[in-house]
Amino acid sequence: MAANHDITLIGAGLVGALLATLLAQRGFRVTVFERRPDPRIHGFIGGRSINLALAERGWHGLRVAGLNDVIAPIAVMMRGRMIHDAAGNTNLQRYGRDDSEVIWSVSRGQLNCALLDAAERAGAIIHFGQRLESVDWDASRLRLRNDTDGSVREMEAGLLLGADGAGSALRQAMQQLTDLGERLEALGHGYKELEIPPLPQLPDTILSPALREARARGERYAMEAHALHIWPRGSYMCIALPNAEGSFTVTLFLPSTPIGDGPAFSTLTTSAAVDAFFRRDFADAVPLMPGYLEDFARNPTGLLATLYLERWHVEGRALLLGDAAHAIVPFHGQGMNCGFEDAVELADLLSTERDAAAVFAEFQRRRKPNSDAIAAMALDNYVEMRDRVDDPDYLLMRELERVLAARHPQRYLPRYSMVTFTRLPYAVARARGEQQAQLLREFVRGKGTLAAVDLAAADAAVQARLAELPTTA
Ligand code: FAD
Ligand code: E0Q
Repeated sequence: MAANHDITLIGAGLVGALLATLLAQRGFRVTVFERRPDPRIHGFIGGRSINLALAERGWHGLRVAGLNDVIAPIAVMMRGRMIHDAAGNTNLQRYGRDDSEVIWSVSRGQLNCALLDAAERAGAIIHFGQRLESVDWDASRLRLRNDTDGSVREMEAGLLLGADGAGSALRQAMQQLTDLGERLEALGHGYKELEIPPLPQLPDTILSPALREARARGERYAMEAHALHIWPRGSYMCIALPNAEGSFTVTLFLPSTPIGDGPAFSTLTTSAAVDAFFRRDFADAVPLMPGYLEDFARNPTGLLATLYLERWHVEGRALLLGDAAHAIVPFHGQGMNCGFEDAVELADLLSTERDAAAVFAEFQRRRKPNSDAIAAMALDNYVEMRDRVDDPDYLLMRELERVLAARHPQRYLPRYSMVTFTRLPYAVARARGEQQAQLLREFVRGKGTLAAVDLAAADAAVQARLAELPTTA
């Protein structure tokens, strides 16, 4: 592609803003249309602090864009998951071998603002308050609407790239030209965000003596700061990620409608019902969330689904990436990380001297097997997080896994580690993960403890069945 080619990018969310940066840095003329007003001026969606887990794939994208040093100071390290059982006991399950294998909690708003700054610094032009409404493919023109004042404008379309999220308007417009083979699979579960304020903001009267003391010492966090907290409860769960200023964003994941006689969003219709539910199932969190009933009533309930498309592009004219092409459920914390991999791959392909149709086809060929793989692994992880992390069989498998990984570093890498700490293609992580899970199941079957496992036989099976890992891991 000629580097001075005009690119029109729809959506300046996380993936769009990173892609705009990467393309502008490579000399493309990039024009971006974003539905929302500029968050650097108007603040981020409702002013709520929402955060995400950033892992190696995401950091890689930020490094390529030269943004590592901008984001690192605002990211909070999470060493593992802190499991809160029903009795209120906590237990940290480390994610990796040591503090070199951790993930990071970042504010979505701060990250997006930093990416918008970077995109503009690199020369991208971003128009805010401009929602793509439709595309006139014959005239090659876009119709954009400002949702604040209702004004409409039409623009010449360059090469169209869609990073406009799961509800992509560009995708809808592309469907007029070609059937993209779209399939949306609802999970049947929704989510709600709540807040644990910084410790200094919690009223004295509700705090335990230990927390009162911590506060007196100047501690900012009401729970362990360097962990991703999980309250697994079978068919639902809560999680909490730390924010840099001392608060946590809590997310409740819950069936939309009841499974059996279990709780569901559709039946939590009064504050009394919400309160009874939380006091029964998340008793240790309730005292830390003085405003949770108001949060629950005011904050929207989000829906979760997986989006599959058979094609991501049409006629060398338009291509989708990020959530617009492959929205996934959030239970591996990889949606943004995967979207950042898309952005790096696409910027590389567009910089090589080939026509748009070839670039788009190659992008889909390289990325789709991987986005399909992470979509499947993210679905697996929901069952694992909400229902398995405190199950004895599961814990024994994890124990054996740790031993085998330590004994066979060239061959055995836990699937979670491949996904989170390496840039091995997701499809490779999934295939190797399946072989490893099969092996673990085989060797823990009928065994109650690690001592009962035939380690010599497990070693032999690893050697025989698992090929050496690629060295680039
Ligand atoms: P979006 O972030 O949705 O951005 C799309 C942008 O396009 C927005 O700015 C929007 O305003 C704009 N837009 C939309 N329509 C139009 C239009 N018609 N015209 C112009 N602009 C438009 N991922 C992780 O990696 N780690 C996590 O821990 C994590 N946690 C998550 C938790 C939850 C509850 C959810 C729902 C998701 C989570 N994700 C996580 C996934 C992550 O949020 C998404 O994968 C990521 O935001 C995708 O980025 P995107 O830029 O493709 O889409
Ligand atoms: C991570 C980091 C929303 C969300 C984000 C996440 C994770 C989870 C459970 C959830 C998976 C894990 N996880 O702990 O295995 O690693 O991002 Cl629910």
